[in-house]
Amino acid sequence: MPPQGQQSESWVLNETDLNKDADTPIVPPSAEKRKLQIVWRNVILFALLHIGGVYGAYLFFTQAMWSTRLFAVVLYLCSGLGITAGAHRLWAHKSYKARLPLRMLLTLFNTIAFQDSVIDWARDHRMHHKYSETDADPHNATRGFFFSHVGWLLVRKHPEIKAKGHTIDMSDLKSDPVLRFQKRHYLLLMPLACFILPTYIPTLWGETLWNAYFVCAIFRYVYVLNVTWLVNSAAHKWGDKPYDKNINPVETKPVSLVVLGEGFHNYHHTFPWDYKTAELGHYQLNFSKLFIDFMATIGWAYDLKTVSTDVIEKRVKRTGDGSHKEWGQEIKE
Ligand code: ST9
Ligand code: ZN
Repeated sequence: MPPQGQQSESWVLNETDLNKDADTPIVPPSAEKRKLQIVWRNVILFALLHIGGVYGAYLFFTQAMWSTRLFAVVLYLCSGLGITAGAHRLWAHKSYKARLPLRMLLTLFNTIAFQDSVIDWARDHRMHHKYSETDADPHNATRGFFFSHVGWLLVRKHPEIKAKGHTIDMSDLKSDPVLRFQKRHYLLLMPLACFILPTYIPTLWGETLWNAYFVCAIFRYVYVLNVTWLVNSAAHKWGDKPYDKNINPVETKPVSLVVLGEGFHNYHHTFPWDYKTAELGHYQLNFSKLFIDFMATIGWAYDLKTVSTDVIEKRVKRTGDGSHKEWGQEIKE
């Protein structure tokens, strides 16, 4: 169960779902047609970015030095953790607590990822959980794969997002000086962390600026963006629903592999306060859990929240689709 004190916060959600009536499946709301206000600046920038990303991938596989390739992978893992262990599990969901050095490290990692400041990312993500699959969900998956993947970043937000936005309490994150610093200086810190340093550092071992820019900055950035977006698109579409068949998010191992353990999305939307974002160990597919566990052993992470087996079992039997390995069979019988 979520700890006391979290229960009353509306965005923590889904503890109320524990009382859902399993016999009355909720029909997922589908979006009404809407005239989209395209932001052409974003369309052009994202198109150019993706062309550069494909070219960077080509250089990664054919021309870059081995140390540059390794550096790009390290940047992928670090910036990925800045999203998974940082913006998502620590800040949006408060599924564990972190001491100052870890908060600083994760803020740095998060800035390398350039997915906007943690405060803005977490605000959208809290909306996504609270108003899942409605117009107040920034990447409402009922608008289709493309919209939930990237389309939502190419158009003005639905008025419902701005109207309902005030129900999201962000005071916890706004009171963190590290996050305030990141947001205040984002336009200076982000270009440095995401583009300039990843381009400069490989030149120290003799890589060309050209290769370093396209491989470590552009390709690595486009790759991390797209695997992140897969959680909003593919993980709301193709897979099993062992924990709650009434919601769209699904379990998807292939996605989990590339998103450092964030593809167990049916579990995550059912129990969003669990720092693992998955039921079982899944260590091989849950690099972010490994990282948080390691940080806990050195005392930088603490108060890791999780869900008891008993609660999971009851929920699987009440609202699961029968695909759960251990208890799913009982539902089918
Ligand atoms: C990016 C983010 O890519 C990706 C997030 C993915 C999330 C995934 C989650 C899945 C789970 C985790 C899995 C992680 C896996 C990671 C794996 C790693 C290996 N509440 O936005 P504006 C109000 S970013 C309340 O301009 P427009 C507010 O007053 C990529 N209020 O709206 C706001 O003013 P302010 C890089 C809200 O004009 C005002 O509206 N970034 C909320 O409609 C205006 O806000 C980009 O490319 C809210 N939620 O424009 C930038 N939202 O902010 C792209 C808004 O001052 N974005 N308000 O308070 C934009 O250009 C624009 O936002 C826009 C909409 C064009 C999309
Ligand atoms: Zn979440």
